[in-house]
Amino acid sequence: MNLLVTGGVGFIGTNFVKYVMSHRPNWSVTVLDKLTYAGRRENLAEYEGSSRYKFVEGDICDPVIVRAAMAGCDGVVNFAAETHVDRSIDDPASFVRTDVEGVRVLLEEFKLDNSRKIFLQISTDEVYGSVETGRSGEGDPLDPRSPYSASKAGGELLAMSYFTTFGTPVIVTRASNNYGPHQYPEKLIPLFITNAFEGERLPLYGDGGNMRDWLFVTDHCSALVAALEKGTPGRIYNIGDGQELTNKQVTFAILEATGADTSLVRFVEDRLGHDRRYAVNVSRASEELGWKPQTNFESGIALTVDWYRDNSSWWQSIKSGEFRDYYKRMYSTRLENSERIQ
Ligand code: NAD
Ligand code: TDX
Repeated sequence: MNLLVTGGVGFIGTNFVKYVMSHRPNWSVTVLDKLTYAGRRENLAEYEGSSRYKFVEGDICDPVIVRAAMAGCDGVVNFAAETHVDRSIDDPASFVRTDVEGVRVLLEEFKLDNSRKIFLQISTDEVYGSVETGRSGEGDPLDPRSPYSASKAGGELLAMSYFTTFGTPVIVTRASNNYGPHQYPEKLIPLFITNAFEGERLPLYGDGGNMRDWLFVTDHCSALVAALEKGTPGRIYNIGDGQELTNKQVTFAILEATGADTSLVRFVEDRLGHDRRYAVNVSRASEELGWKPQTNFESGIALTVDWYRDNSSWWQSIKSGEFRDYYKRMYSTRLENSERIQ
């Protein structure tokens, strides 16, 4: 396949392109990325100059750039998005723009060429909303509760409407929380790992009891390749690992793996509208795509901590830039009013 991978130098995009370059030697990749605060071209510097890799800087909302980048591609994997729930509370407009309108621009260009094979829209388990008990199945109603998840729901609904209306070969995947190398340190796991290395406090929202289903990023990537190769257009696939942990349990795993002290943990004011739990049923991906995750949380978190230990210049350069203002805005009052763990 000749893939257009949008958002390809963000966290999951980077891991996906690396996975494809090493596991699918006959495939080529064009990355289209706007290089927002979350995108880093140097993540894929090792492929610059390869005949199988091309990088295009640009916005998925720009039809001219999208046309040029998509030329010659028979598949699209759309990772490009604004992705951080906390930032969506501060600035919903950028989320609606990229996560909904950007998807429309990509779909419009895609449908001009009937020979194109697959449009894979990367969505999230957050579209189901908070799930207090049981596991969400692909047919369950959507109940997105943050501007981020509402925008992602809009993007995937639009994509599926192109399948129904125009016959565009769209597949949607809804993954649970990813972790692993190259994740921007605004998200829970890389924030806490890097804060632990720096002896900074670890700000746990609320009572630390919110639950997420943690999926090692390489397992997500193998599921996406399986969806491209074996998925049925018009289908939605949940992707998750069933490794449910409270944020407090994740925090203690990080303290153990980094050797940092419990005294760094602080309970801080909760996120607005904070979803208590996400959990997905992945039997469809397992049965129809023959996919199974391979990495348990214990080994995944050890690999992740090692990566951040070995790549301190990567995250230190991020933390010394735009991130500083963001961190101050988001956490300084919270940390002033925080409580230590008993
Ligand atoms: P990320 O924030 O690390 O990366 C997003 C990338 O998209 C960046 O490289 C950024 O520069 C690029 N981008 C943003 N706006 C753009 C635009 N208008 N045009 C072109 N490029 C643009 O995000 P991530 O964690 O890698 O997430 C990738 C995708 O996976 C997103 O669609 C997200 O909703 C979805 N997802 C993420 C998770 C997770 O746990 N991280 C879980 C499920 C689904
Ligand atoms: O400082 C923090 N303290 C804290 O307690 C941060 C950043 C997070 N949290 C909590 C909030 C969540 O319960 O940790 C949990 C995970 O938070 P995030 O890493 O921000 O992820 P989440 O909000 O669950 O969303 C992520 O997973 C689904 C990604 O950001 C989304 O892009 C993806 O769709």
